[in-house]
Amino acid sequence: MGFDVHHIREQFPILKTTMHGKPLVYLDNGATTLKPKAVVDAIDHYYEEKTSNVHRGAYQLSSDATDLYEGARVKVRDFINARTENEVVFTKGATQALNLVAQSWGIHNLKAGDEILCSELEHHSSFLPWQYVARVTGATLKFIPLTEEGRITVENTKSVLTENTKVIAINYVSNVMGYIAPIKEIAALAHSVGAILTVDAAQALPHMKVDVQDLDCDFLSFSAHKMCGPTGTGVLYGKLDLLNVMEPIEFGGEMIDLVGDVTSTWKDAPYRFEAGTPVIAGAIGLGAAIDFIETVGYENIVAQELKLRQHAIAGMKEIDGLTIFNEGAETGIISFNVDGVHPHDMASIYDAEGICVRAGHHCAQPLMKWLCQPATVRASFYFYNTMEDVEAFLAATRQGKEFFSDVFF
Ligand code: C6P
Repeated sequence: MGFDVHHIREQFPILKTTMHGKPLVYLDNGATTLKPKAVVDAIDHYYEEKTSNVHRGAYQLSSDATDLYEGARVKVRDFINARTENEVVFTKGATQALNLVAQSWGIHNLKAGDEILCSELEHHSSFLPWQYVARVTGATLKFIPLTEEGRITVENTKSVLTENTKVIAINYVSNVMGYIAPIKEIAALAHSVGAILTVDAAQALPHMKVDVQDLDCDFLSFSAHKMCGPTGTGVLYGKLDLLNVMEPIEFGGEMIDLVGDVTSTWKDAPYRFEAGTPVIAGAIGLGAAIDFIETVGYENIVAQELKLRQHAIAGMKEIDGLTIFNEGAETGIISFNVDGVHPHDMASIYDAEGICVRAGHHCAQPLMKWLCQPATVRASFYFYNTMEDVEAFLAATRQGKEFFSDVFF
């Protein structure tokens, strides 16, 4: 069957709810996506019928839970085309995964004189871990200059790459601009000087096929909740030869090999990085989210997002005094401001109409500085949004524009 948005929407119970008496128009998918019933059911199934801890119990129930948890790891392996499931570390989210690389690989491998390349396009979760590593190791943090449009390119990466570059830490898709970075080419550049590439793919996995072997990145992080999965769950992919020589950053149950009075030894990856009871229900939910996304199909996801985005941009261009910051983006994000109106004021207008958008700095303050804006409004579409959602968004935008021009001018 072809893509039928109404059939898709039936699988998201929250879309039947209302907000301020209006149908819910959810355009904050960059922050988190809605959850289909299949994901909620998979989590319920674990809690209602398989609750037990994993890797520990010598009884059938625990063995069943372990199969579900490890089965999810295999699903992630296939989904991102990792060489082995041992390259898949479950974390509590992209933020924890990105910090794990910086705290474990970064702190132990960098010294004064080494250079880390980052960019002003980064989410704080991609940037701050390396800012901290630079501070404590004495390494230098450098920005890849952005193009006029605000993109990371191969050329501008080359312009700051040196023999001292040891890490490139960048996003695959920007959470404010929605641009896709040329990760495969930048991985080759990094490796040409012996550096590693760690990729923040939190906004990539929801929208596009990611093949870690094809990209040849060294690390890649993402969150389940941005791709129809549960909150509190994420993944760090890492090349196995790197993961297996990295020190854990958390210590506790199940990550050990042998514990002595003075020193102890660790399990191989991924378990050395999963101290304590892991994110069992979350991983199972992520597995169900992967099944769901594969059933919908990335080609349909992208086509629907871009159709909506195009329609929204065309409508927005008919409204005077509106600045769009990322007209050429390849994913369903639109960042904009209405001249003279604070983004939070616009967000209240949308909210009154049942429309959810994000307003603020989007955890990307260096980018706000680059854009010379304290904040922006961000509407982010996903495949369950409709043309009616776009129309409601455009009507509220016009209404906000008129309301605030009457108030202030
Ligand atoms: N961005 C947004 O509204 P967590 O919070 O760990 O699941 O993901 C962090 C993160 C990392 N990188 C990028 C590119 C992101 O967009 C995010 C989360 C949300 O844009 C919440 S701040």
